[in-house]
Amino acid sequence: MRLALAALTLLATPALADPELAEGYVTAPYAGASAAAAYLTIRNPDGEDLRLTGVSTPAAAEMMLHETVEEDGVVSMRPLGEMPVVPAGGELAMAPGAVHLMLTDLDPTLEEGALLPFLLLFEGGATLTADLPLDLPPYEHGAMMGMGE
Ligand SMILES: [Cu+2]
Repeated sequence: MRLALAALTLLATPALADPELAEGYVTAPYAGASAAAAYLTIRNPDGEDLRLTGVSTPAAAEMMLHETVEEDGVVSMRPLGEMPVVPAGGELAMAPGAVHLMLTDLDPTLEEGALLPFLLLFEGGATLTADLPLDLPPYEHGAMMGMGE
């Protein structure tokens, strides 16, 4: 009897959505800057849209969702108006020049290749944890290659 009850309880529990991380990385701040950006591609294999409700990392003092916009030829960033949705059966792809996570006051002791833990929360209670590698910004890579000439 006890067993049967337990099985019924399991069946009655709605299945949690199951978002997956396809890829993700953090770009270290440019020289003289204090803000870093993180880009994640999140997949939603489920049949319903899944809204992101929160993001956090212990590696930065603050983290916000930003979008890059161009108005009258001027490119700027602004906080995202509402939390993005990962479409059913699709993905939310953050990228330079589009939606990204802005990290303020990144821990300055972190070195290239360090793994930064991220926690993402979704509507309905699903969560996703990810360790994202810290990359040098593209400009710094170029500067390093040009050194020693
Ligand atoms: Cu930004």
